[in-house]
Amino acid sequence: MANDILKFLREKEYISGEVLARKLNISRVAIWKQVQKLKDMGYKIISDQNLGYCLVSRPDLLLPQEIQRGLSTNYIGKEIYYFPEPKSTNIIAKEKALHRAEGVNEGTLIIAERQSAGKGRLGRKWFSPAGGIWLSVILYPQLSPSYISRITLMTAVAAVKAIKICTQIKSQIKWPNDILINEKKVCGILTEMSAELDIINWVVVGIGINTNIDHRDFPEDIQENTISLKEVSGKEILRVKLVQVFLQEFEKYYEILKRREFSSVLKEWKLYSHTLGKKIRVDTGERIITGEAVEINEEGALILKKEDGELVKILSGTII
Ligand code: BT5
Repeated sequence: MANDILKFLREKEYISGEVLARKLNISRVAIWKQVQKLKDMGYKIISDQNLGYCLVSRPDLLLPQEIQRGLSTNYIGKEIYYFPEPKSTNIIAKEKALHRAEGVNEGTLIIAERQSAGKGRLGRKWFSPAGGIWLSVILYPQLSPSYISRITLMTAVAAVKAIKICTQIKSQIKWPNDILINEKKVCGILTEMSAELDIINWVVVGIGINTNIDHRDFPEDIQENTISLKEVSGKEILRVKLVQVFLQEFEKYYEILKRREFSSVLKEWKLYSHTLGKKIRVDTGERIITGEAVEINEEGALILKKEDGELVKILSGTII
């Protein structure tokens, strides 16, 4: 109901309680109660006994109604679950993804202001204070499980594009899941899935973007290697706008992926690559391999050329 009222409230223009009550078919007292709720959420609304209600400003929160206002996707973010401070949006998304039969649709979004136990890959921690963007998208792709790396890569391309569109800042992708600015990590992606031999049951793509975070707020042990968009641009970033653009880019690239046209995504990925052409060391979990990153192949795997010329294909790993 509070959401319905928001649809009618205008900035710099009053609407009377009576008109609102008529439009929404509820009492004026009920309107007043809902307006109080909106105020509690952080909307600044002035009420005038004679003129009615007028919206002064919206809160800087990632509220579903704010994200959906002007979101031009077909299905990504059509349903949004908002949490001020969950443990991890990926954990919630994974629980929800199990309930497809009960109406959890592809593109459902979980978003948070903060996370108390944000997750990185392989049990690592993801620092998620207020001011960042922490979200997870549920997908049900009819693709083989081998597509999982490609989904991470296409998410990275969508993130780089969205950051550029919203802030003009150029960023680079460090294979497989990091976005860097000036060699420092601004964004990480955590893709999780449940699959059988040749079908995917669900995929959850989690992404964290350091948006309006002050450097001194990062924990000491990661300060040196982290950066936020606010630090680079010197001003606050409109987080709602960035989320909207990211979701739009994400849907665009995901559609390309579903048409099995990954090669065109890969072409763009290479334009933003921080990894290709560099001599690197990769921890695969089983061993550490040193070599030159010569290619990302059609599966999204990294091809390393070792000193002795041998080419090694790495499907997942961490560059150290
Ligand atoms: C990642 O893991 O980069 C995946 C991060 C995914 C976070 C999103 S937020 C929404 C969703 N819900 C979740 O719970 N997670 C996802 P990995 O490649 O393993 O990198 C983790 C490492 O990055 C840590 O060990 C730190 O060194 C560093 N790190 C932690 N927090 C960071 C931050 N905010 N910014 C930059 N680096 C960070």
